[in-house]
Amino acid sequence: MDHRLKIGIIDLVSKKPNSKLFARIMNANFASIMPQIIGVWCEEEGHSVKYICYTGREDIIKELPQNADLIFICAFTEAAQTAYALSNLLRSGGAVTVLGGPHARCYPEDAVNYFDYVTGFTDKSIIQEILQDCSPHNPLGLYLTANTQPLSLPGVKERWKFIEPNLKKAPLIKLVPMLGSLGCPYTCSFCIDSTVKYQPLNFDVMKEDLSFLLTKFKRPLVGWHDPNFGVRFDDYLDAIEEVVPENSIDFIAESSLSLLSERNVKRLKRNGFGAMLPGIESWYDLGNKSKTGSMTGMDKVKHIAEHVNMILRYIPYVQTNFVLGLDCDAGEEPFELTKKFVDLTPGAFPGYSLLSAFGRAAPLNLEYQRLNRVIPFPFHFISNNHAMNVKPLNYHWTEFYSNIISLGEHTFSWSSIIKRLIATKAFIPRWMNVVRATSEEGFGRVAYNKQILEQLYTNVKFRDYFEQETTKLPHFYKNIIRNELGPLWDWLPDGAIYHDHNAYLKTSLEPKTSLERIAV
Ligand code: B12
Ligand code: SF4
Repeated sequence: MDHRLKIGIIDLVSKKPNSKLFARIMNANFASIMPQIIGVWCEEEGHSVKYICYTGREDIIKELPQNADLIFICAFTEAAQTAYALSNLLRSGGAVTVLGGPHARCYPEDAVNYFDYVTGFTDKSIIQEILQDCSPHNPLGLYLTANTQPLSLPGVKERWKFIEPNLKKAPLIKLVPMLGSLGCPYTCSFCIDSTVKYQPLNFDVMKEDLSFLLTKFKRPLVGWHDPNFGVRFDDYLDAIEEVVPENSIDFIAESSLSLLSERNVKRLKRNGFGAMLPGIESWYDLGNKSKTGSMTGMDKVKHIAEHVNMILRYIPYVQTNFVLGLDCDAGEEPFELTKKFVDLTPGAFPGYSLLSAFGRAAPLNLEYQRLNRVIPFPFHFISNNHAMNVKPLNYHWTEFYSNIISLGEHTFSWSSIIKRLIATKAFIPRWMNVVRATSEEGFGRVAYNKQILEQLYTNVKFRDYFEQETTKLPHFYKNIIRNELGPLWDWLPDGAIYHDHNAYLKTSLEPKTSLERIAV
């Protein structure tokens, strides 16, 4: 008997059809690494693989692998409802389905209702278990997780057959995703990696991959997916310098400000680092990762502005990340300080996230659940931007939304956009900033937040939902999900727009490494 399985792998980079300019330029560049790795592992086990990266431009239903035995889906929480509908559709055709990725790590107790398998930390042995078992598990799927992150992972060379078609979909910028480390030594309480040990991956694989890329492109562009790039800075850069001739690959990385001293930034520049995304998060907390210690308020703004402007002298594209609504913030001041920072660093692009409790991502979420501060917004909106699912400690909702709108209007005013344009020297970063500011992320989000504020003022039921007086989902949200899911809406299982927002607190979910049902 032929044991070769037909396997489909779907990476949901987008949760909905999207042909906006930024999505067209960038979505294919946001492909995840793990779905490609799973493709490599499945082929190593002798199975055939069809890999799809859904960027929002494809017709997802038409592209679904036909007659597949087993389908892996990778989803962020914002794509959970899309993934649940797809799983239902695929299971109705006889396929066995597996969910992995950020949503599976954060909300396994919900996802087992809609998939045959749900995986947390995933190494090759977990995949081998699934391939051997490959059978439907109803009504509850099996939750499998390794005890730690994998110790080694296949590199770019082995993933190339999955990377190449994605890059063909990317018209302007072609970003190759790489990973040099997992976990993080810092412990930012809201972060999924606050409890995951830092672990570098094998530098030899990385060096081989960089050499390989130099045979594929005249000047490759690499995006590091490391949660915090450059923790072992010198080891990392030594390895890059060993195989990459000076300034012949462009790199993009997320790194904490504490690692970005002038000495390190100069070395990054020499090595072609063209974009860095440091996290500032707050003016009143998390000073350790920006090396500002106990400094707060305006002192911290000035200090970090100087630091970021120093980085901008060497690196053309800097995105500074903030979390809005943290418990340490109160009143208008944090927002006014961020506006001041935007003025002081005209060349940096600020990325704003709303404080979000992604299920069991961080132990801090247990605290929010214990204090009944988590609001059951459907997953579709838990994206860091479309809903803040933690009730703010020090703000009324209308006050909070007025402040984020005012910050958005300041950041994405034409005057700030033009100042950013002038302060950004390189061609692509310069125009990328304009596209981001005038599309969904800038103008779009300000308009969306205005709709929320308007609803908060005028719609009692809407406000009651935010105030936890009711759990009945306002039509506003249901309509968005229905519109954005399109034909997949009909495949969304009953009840799948709701989830238990306190599941982490309630369940005694013990992850299994062998195939056992979980007790929920
Ligand atoms: C790199 C990164 C990005 C990159 C690349 C994204 C990508 N497609 O991979 C960029 C900058 C594009 C990005 C964007 C976003 N991100 Co991001 N990102 C990360 C980051 C820093 C690292 C993730 C990573 O690759 N780790 C390395 C891999 C190997 O480890 P891992 O993710 O833990 O995966 C393990 C398992 O989950 C499993 N696994 C992973 N994928 C799959 C797939 C399958 C099929 C299977 C079976 C298993 C499996 O195996 C791995 C090994 O154990 C994390 C934060 C963090 N510290 O983890 C946030 C994080 C994943 N991002 C997050 C968010 C919210 C976003 C955005 C929605 C933000 C926004 N509003 O724009 C977008 C969504 C983009 C998209 N749809 O693709 C959240 C996700 C929370 C959630 N539950 O949804 C995280 C956790 C950060 C946070 N806020 O806490 N991100
Ligand atoms: S430095 Fe970044 S990756 Fe590390 S714990 Fe803090 S937020 Fe997470």
